[in-house]
Amino acid sequence: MRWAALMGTRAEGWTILVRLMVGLVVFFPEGIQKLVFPEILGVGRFANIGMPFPEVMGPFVGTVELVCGTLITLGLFTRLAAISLIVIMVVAIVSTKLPIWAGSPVTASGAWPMKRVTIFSCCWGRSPADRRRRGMVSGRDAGARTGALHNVAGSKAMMIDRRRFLNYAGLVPLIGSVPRLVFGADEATAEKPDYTLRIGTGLVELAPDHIVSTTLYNGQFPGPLLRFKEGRHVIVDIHNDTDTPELVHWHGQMIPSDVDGAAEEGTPFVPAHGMQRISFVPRPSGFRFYHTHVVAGADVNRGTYTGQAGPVYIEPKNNTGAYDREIFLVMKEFEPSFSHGGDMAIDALAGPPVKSLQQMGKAADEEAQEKTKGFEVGYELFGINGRMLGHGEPIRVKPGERVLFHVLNASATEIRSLALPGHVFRIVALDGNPVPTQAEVPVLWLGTAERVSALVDMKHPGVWVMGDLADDDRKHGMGVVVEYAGQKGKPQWIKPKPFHWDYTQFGKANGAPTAPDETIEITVVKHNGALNGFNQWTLNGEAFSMETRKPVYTVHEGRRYRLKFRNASDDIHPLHLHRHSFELTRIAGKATAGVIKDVVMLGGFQELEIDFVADNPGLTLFHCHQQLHMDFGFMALFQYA
Ligand SMILES: [Cu+2]
Repeated sequence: MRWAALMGTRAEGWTILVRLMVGLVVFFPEGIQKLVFPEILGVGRFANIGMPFPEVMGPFVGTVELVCGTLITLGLFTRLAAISLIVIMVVAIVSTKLPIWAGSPVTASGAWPMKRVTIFSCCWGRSPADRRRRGMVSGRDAGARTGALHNVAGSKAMMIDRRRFLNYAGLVPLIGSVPRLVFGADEATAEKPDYTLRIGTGLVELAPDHIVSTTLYNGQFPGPLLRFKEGRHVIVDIHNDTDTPELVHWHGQMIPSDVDGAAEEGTPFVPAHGMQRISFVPRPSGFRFYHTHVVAGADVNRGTYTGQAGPVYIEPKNNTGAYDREIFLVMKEFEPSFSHGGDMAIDALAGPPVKSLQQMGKAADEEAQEKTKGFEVGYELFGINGRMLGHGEPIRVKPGERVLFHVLNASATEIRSLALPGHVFRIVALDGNPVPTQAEVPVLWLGTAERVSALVDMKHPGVWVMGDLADDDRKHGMGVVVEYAGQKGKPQWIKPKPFHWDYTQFGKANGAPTAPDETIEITVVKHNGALNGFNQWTLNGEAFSMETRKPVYTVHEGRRYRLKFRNASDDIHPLHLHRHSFELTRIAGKATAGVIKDVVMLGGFQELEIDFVADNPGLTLFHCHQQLHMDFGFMALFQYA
């Protein structure tokens, strides 16, 4: 070999670029890191992975990388420098990466998984399996325990960096510890999550000939029942295997805005094909749930139209309750589509309409440019716990048994009802909160996202259909069979007498609510077809805008606020306040106290009042839980002063 060839190689164009990438971008910083951060990247790391003589090898390898990286960058002795670096890489692969590929646990270094991902993506491209794996290993990166939220690829900047980095992976094979500097990955050992949720497309077998594809949690509908203990800190890893960012909202819990799961409050999205680790202290106890909180707009494959919903039960510190069995029922429709021409008015709620609100509604209809009402959503298939009536396992009971039903309406848009012929429901909790008066009712009415916990004494043997009052919906699956031991035959349905749902019957007997510090009045108006054929909703004349984050109301910590809603439309609105519970204080003209909820149905052309104490600082979202309403204006924010 001639001396000239050792001194330098002729370089032009791409060669110089490759030198810069290999020398300046990869090995020069790699060497510097080992020398500057010996505990985590040099000696300490070598010791962790079992390298012999780490105290010598650390600085030695660092120096070689630094010197050879510099030489390659300058184009001096490039072949000699390359040989040294190739030796280092081969040793690194044999000593650390092969065991990882073979499946042994990752050794105390957050960067290894990242590198593994890089190599996978550069060798095999972005196969679905690769995506899954990438999500999984990012989870290990998210090891730290500090703070409430670890969003591995969460902030936009971080996500872009990571994407860009992966794109460059093909140019720079076997890249070194660059991600560590770029992403500041934490070195803490990964703590095991209490629960892992995977968002992805899956199938729901509603019946053998009705298998639908939708987005699910952990491939099932409903999502897994998550049991938390009140006040005991939990960690949940959320992996998003879909192509679009997602949000998981912890409905009914008083937790910080950055983990609550609402973009309007500032919760970061779970990036597409990324993961997010969150931790919070669950409260209050009772029946809650989790669901997606993304805007669906005109897309019936997004938001709560999908199968992204699952029950949460937060065990109270001191347990209660005399019952033999606890059964969770999640009511949900599938195969949504838009249709013209308004919704059927549902005669669900007690109380008369208010004349002035009817007039206001009429005036809005006359003002509307579109004379027909906007799109509504209809569904093909219905089910309880993801099974159409008659296709799941029946609920098998024994005479004399006392069953506690926890019923959740996980619909995107519908008000649901439920009756069990020959039986009554004794309401013990609404939205997971014990009620002052445990009234007995023949029918349950649940607005979107509402929960009812009710005891049923099994004392009417037979085979029954527990189902929705709407014949059509029940025939398309909205029900479940209740079968007494030893009873046979076709499940029987008996239509109950008309029954109006009145929240006040569960309130304190002679309850007068505490006086509020301030009252905020909000009037709801529907503007027919105002947004490309969709109805627009305004609160005191203003539709919510994500750009301006308005309307917004300012509250002061510790003060009690009364929200007075006036509904100038014929629709029922399941009103929901995030991160706080509220007390019902007046429903359709009737005063009440003691019923604590997080969703309440506002009847067509009716008024209601709810009180909440501003006791959980942070941006707080309020909205109608009807997906079509919330997406088209029916939202507001509360900010703490
Ligand atoms: Cu609504």
